[in-house]
Amino acid sequence: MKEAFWMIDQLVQQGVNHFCIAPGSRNTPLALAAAQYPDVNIHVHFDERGLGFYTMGLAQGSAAPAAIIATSGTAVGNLLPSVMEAHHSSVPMILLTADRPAELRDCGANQTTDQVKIFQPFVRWQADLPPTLNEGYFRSMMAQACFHAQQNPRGPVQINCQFREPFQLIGPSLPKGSPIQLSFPKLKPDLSALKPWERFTKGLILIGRLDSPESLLPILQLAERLQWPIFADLLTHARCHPTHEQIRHFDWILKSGCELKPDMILHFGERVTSKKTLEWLQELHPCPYLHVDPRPSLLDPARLQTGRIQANASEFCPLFEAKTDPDWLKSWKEWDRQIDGTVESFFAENPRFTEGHAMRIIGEILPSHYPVFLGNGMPIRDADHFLFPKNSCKGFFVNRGLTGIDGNIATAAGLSNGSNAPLLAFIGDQACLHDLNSFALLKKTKYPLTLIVSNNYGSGIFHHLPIVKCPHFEKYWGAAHDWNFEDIARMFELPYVRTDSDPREELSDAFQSGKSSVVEIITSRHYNHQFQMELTERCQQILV
Ligand SMILES: Cc1ncc(C[n+]2csc(CCOP(=O)(O)OP(=O)(O)O)c2C)c(N)n1
Repeated sequence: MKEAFWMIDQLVQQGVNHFCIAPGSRNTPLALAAAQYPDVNIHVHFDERGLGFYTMGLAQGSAAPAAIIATSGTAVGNLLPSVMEAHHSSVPMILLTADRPAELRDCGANQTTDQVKIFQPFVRWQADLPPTLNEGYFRSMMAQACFHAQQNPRGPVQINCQFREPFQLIGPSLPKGSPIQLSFPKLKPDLSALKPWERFTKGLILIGRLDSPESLLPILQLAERLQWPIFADLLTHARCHPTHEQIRHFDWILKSGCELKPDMILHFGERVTSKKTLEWLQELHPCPYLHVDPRPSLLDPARLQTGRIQANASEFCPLFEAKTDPDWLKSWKEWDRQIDGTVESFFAENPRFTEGHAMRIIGEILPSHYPVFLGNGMPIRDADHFLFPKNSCKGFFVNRGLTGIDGNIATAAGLSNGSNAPLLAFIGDQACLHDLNSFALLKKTKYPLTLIVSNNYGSGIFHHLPIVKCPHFEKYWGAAHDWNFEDIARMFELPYVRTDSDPREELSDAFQSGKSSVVEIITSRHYNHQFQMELTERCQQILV
């Protein structure tokens, strides 16, 4: 069908290089059209829910929009979790959802529902395309889709496509028309608003996940120029570029009761993972607090910011002037040094294996060309606390937009294929159970993906909440089970190994095997909680 060819051709010419297809009938014209392009990557998976997360991973890994082609009905509904995540994580995703034409709507036709605008609050743009019209129309709609997916903030777009049977195949010659380009001049941000912020001396630079990895370097350079300490979230990738101004253990320093106080917070990017930092910022309020980010949306759940500048870090940082106090950074570095010693000796005295031990080992042996994907729940938090790569690294990724424990394996698989790199994923047992279908995707990654299933037989994260004291905790929050993942790995023909202690050897073997594999590590969520409580107490003794 020529309409489907015009659509796919326009997307390909605009740089969409990954098409994910979930088998179906109504989406046949789009699947056939995509299959005509030998140079694009086609990915096929039976589960639209997982495939949606996989597409998100591809888009993140390849730093370009990725497309998904789904059939009508509940197939479309299954994309909702990943569309929500992509919306909140600003990931460009092109959703091509097949539908029946107008004459088959609202009349009991098979697999037909109201799927127009089904993702309404979560898409940057949406359209319901008629079965036929001229070439210019279909091309311009695709050009608009790509344009809106990549505006600020990036995000998903839905093109609902009505197809009328029969789905005629057209000949092998591809309609290679000239692509339609849409672009609008960029507005220059108004930086005159900087002046009131330049009188501070004891600034603290807070960095959450950034709109793009290129934003990190100017921030690191600004911190060096001002000699201001940096609290950088794991997702900023700052740990791949360790600089003197970075305060490694800021979370433990704050937990220790340290009384150093900044006279200004300069925040780039999203909120940070560290809950303690968020509490500390509330305690500091109304400390002058400037948030710099190119996205127009508000990123301030606690309403602490006293100023907002919409700008890229690369535009803002070279222009920002402030004062420097030579002792300010020194004091933070001294705290960091002390906490580092405390953490080191605490681990040495407590060798019983925890997720924290696993993170430290990963930091030691992670090959420099591996990105790391972390599951929500405790893995992202344990990594934020304890994963400091010895070698240079390719960065850390998490579905942090909505912090779901769904689709984590699928996103990791997409990320590996999108970034053309082997990958280490560290995911809790509940998140793995949620995404068992996506074990099938591990089999298909181009590069080996090592999946660590951190099995503490339930939900570890809830042990860190006050609800842990409730007598019903284990039943309703702990969600205890006694399953292991060996049989599921066997079902998908993935090499599998299990350990309840130092997994160094198992991981080194997995990295060297050249194949995707599953390493199950057995831990105790009760002990992990106790370990972290005792480490907090130990840090608090520094002040005494
Ligand atoms: C789709 C979804 N359902 C429920 C939750 C709430 N939730 C957050 S973490 C978590 C448990 C995580 O357990 P696991 O993956 O085993 O990691 P652990 O914390 O034990 O290390 C749950 C249920 C969520 N974030 N997303």
